[in-house]
Amino acid sequence: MADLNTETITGGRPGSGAHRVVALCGPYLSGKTSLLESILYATGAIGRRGSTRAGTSIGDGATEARKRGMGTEINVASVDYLGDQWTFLDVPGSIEFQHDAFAALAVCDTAVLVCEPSPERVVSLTPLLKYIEDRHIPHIIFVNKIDSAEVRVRDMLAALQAISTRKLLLRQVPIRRAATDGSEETVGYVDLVSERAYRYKTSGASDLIEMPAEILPREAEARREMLETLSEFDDTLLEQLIEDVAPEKSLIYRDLHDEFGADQIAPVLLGAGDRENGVRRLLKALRHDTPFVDVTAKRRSLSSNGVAMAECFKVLHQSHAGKLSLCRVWSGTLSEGQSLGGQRVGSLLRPFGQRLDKITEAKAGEIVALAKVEALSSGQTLAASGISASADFPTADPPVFALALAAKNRNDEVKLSGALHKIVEEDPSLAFEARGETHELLIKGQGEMHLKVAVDKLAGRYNVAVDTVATRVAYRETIQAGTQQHARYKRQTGGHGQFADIKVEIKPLPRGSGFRFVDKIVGGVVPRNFIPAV
Ligand SMILES: Nc1nc2c(ncn2[C@@H]2O[C@H](COP(=O)(O)OP(=O)(O)OP(=O)(O)O)[C@@H](O)[C@H]2O)c(=O)[nH]1
Ligand SMILES: [Mg+2]
Repeated sequence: MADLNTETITGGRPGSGAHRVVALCGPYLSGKTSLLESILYATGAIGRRGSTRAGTSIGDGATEARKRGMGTEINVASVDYLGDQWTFLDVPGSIEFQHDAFAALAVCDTAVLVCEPSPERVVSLTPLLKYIEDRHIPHIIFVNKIDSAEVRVRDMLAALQAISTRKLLLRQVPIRRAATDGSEETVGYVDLVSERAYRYKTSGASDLIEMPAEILPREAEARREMLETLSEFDDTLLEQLIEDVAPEKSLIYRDLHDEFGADQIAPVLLGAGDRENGVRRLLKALRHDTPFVDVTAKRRSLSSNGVAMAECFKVLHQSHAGKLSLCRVWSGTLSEGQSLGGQRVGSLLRPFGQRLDKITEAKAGEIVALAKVEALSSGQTLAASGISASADFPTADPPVFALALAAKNRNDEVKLSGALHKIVEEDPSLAFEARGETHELLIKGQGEMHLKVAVDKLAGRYNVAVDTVATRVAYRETIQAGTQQHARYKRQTGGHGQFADIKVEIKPLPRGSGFRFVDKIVGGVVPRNFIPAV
């Protein structure tokens, strides 16, 4: 966009080759992985567009995800788009896998919140949106599946505004046409900044068309609303609107950029991710408005003084590559074979779906997998000073659901324990526990699906087949009232006689304080080896 005033951009400029990171998040099945597929295709990273439904997409390549047709962990893919490097982190929408979404949001420059065009379902966005707003992550709302929308976009916008504390800014209005069955279908859109109309195609960039006359009143109304929203944070624009002066496009683009970066506004874009509609419009908005790595590092209060520093946000254990620490490089450059903070950085790998491409160095902004840095786990930074915990990295929710596990083959018990340690390191919202009182090994997580996926991973990735059963509840009884007993035992059947004088006192302790045994035997009259049996 030639009229963009690039001087306002801090920390880099579009086309400078910088690396930026976008998290694609949103409710379950809202179309994030399909959108990723279209982004990869539109940017030329893949030559054929696969689909999640057919199990041919780059994202969800893991066996557990393919089997269920849903995201089960972060999908990572990097592309080159108009001279810049972009990494997209597509996260699972199911709340049982929410920790991965939070981990990806921690390291992104911009979040794209993908939702369905249904005002009734907007409420399902609330927790994620609140999380994003609380952390001041610049975000775009992408109203997806616009091909199947039966509602007016303005109603969708009103529903979204009701749950958003940031001012929403509609950037496009849909062009609708009566379909053969009497309903309406969305066939294109008008971009409210450039005031250009486009017709969607099933694949490829939309065609520029002449502005349909019937959309002009709606376009004018939506554009005025957009400018009024922008003018809330810019007095120059406000004066121009009051004086009825048509603002320069460069001023509008600058305001969009600055107000987005400052997390004052959240743009709303429209599209259909499974057929590339609105995908290039989204990419352009990201290109111009996404903050650069140093700005994000500052927002996170991570020191970025130019020396090498990376933060691990996810661990993966691979049978061939061993432990991989997925990191974002916040500053400096990481090089293959380098020593940093007492850790040797072995291979550097760039993930693209399930593929890992070897690279020799990773620059500030990049997402890279570090191989075999055993000490580095998610939520930790690696720098010259060593490994330390990131203060604001999301902590995993405590587990709410459990299953009892047993290795199908008893010889696999040691292998099972090792595999459980690994899957918990990959996903800290899972846990396991050997429960002594019921002699069970429990796997715990955020829901039944979460645990089923974990069990699939044990069998598929670690070759440990397990049986699962519902957990048993240990029967516990507590002492209600105190009592004392006194008894005497005497026996004389030749030789030494047997004699005991026994006093037992039982009384309840304060609730939750556990069990206490007090041995009041005096003078060692009872040999010590009899005491544990009591
Ligand atoms: N009509 C229509 N369907 C879509 C669109 N995008 C995705 N879908 C369908 O929606 C379903 C879910 O798509 P995914 O891309 O797997 O959704 P997701 O958000 O990645 O799902 P999770 O990662 O499991 O939360 C699939 O059946 C897609 O074909 C769209 O733009 N229009
Ligand atoms: Mg997905």
